Amino acid sequence: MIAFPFPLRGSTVLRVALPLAIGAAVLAFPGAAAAQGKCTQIHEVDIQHVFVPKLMVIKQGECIRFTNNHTIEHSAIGLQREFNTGTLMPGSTAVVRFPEAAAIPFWCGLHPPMMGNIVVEAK
Ligand SMILES: [Cu+2]
Repeated sequence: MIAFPFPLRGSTVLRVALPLAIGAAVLAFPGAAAAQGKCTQIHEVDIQHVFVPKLMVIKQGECIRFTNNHTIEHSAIGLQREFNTGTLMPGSTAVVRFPEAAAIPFWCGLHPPMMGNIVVEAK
C-alpha cells in the first residue's frame, strides 16, 4: 500500500467525468480570475510510462499540452491540486494554462511514482 501525502478525494468522479468534458478545452487553476486568457505559447509534455520531459520551465500565461502516447490511461495532477487533467485515455490530450508564477510538482493520479515538475516563471 502506498502512503499518499493527502487524501485522493473526488478522484474517482474526476476520472470518469473529466475525459468527457475535456476535449480540446483549456484547463486552468480553479478560482483564478485570469485563467480564461489565451495560451501565449503551448509546450508539449509527452506521457509514456514517464512524463517527457520531467521538468518543464514556462512563462506565466503559457500552456502545456499533455498527450498520452502510452497504451494505458494516465493523468497529470498538481500535488496541491493546482491543476488536474483528469484521466487521459491513450491518444488523448489536455491543455492546461498556467496564469501565475509557481513551482508545481505533479504526478499521475493513477501511477503516483510517475512524477514531474513545472516551473512557471514570472513574465
Ligand atoms: Cu500514469
